[in-house]
Amino acid sequence: MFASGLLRNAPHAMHFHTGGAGRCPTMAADTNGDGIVSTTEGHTAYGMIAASLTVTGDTSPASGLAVDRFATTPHGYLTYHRTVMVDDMTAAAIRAGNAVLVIHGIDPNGTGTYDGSAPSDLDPKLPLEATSPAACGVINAHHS
Ligand SMILES: [Cu+2]
Repeated sequence: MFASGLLRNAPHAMHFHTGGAGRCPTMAADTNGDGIVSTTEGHTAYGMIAASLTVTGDTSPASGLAVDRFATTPHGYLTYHRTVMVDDMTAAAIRAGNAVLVIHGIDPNGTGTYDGSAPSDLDPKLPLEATSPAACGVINAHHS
């Protein structure tokens, strides 16, 4: 997986999400009107965390916010290669086109770090910027 335009030197949580509508949210999902589609606001579109694409260790949903084990990038772009074992339900969702890759971590105020007064909808100890979706793509299991 390759992604670009990411905030530099900050961890980007990445997950397979399943059990939603198998699509990426539009700005219409921004129900609180703060200009950011938060992770929770995207759940209807992409569902819940099914696997955590960490760089080391556990890849289960339990590692969803293991920010010390997600990729960072000094350049703003990253390539992710890892063989990840998923459970049968997740594998079935991938085959059915219901799995969505979400990369989290945004910097809409342009400060170069995750900050701002708004707390994350997932963990109030983190800023909203740290966990909000930055990029999203429906997984095409038939692509080679
Ligand atoms: Cu996620």
